[in-house]
Amino acid sequence: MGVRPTRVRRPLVPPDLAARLPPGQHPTKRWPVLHYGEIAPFDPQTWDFSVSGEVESPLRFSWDEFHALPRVTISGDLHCVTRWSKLDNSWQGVSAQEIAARAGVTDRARYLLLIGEGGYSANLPIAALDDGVLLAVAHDGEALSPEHGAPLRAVIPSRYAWKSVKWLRAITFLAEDRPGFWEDYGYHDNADPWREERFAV
Ligand SMILES: Nc1nc2c(c(=O)[nH]1)N[C@H]1C(S)=C(S)[C@@H](COP(=O)(O)O)O[C@H]1N2
Ligand SMILES: [Mo]
Repeated sequence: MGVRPTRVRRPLVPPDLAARLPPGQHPTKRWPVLHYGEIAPFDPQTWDFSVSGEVESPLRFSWDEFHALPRVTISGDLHCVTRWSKLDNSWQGVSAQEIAARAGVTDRARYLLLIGEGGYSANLPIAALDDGVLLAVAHDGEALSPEHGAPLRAVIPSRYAWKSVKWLRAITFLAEDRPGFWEDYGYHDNADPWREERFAV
């Protein structure tokens, strides 16, 4: 009997990447553009960002005012529910916690709704702020491009990417949960990719 040659089984995804991929996801090198509807135009003269709902002081920022807020950099993967994951991103922007602190979120606030241009929205429990919610103006050191949400998008690495609202214009803090755009169509309210919370049961 001859020695049987060892068959080298090449994993589909390198093991170092596999550990960072939630179940059912595959990595993509290029950055897909995915959204419902049109790319929103940006006019720095008329653009504003508002914070409302369960807060002591509702806020409104012009683009210049928002631009002057303190920035942080986070790294965060983007996991789309259609199964691609874009790993190794660095994002620069304003922490949602910074905004929440400035507005003085009340004890009644238990959820928040991120609202984009044209009415696209996504909801989160207030505890998601501790996992990292960034209001991003740049990706890998470069200002966001229009198709990726310029001038401002949410980035929430702990949730499926549909919660990462592009062309973000407002945050409302809520006492009661309110479904966003896809949650209203039967997608999961919490959307944790590590638990494969894709659809509502
Ligand atoms: N305003 C807005 N934001 C959106 C969407 C959308 O339709 N409208 N789609 C979401 C979905 S499903 C995904 S996967 C990501 C994709 O972000 P990208 O186009 O930068 O890759 O944007 C999210 N943010
Ligand atoms: Mo998505």
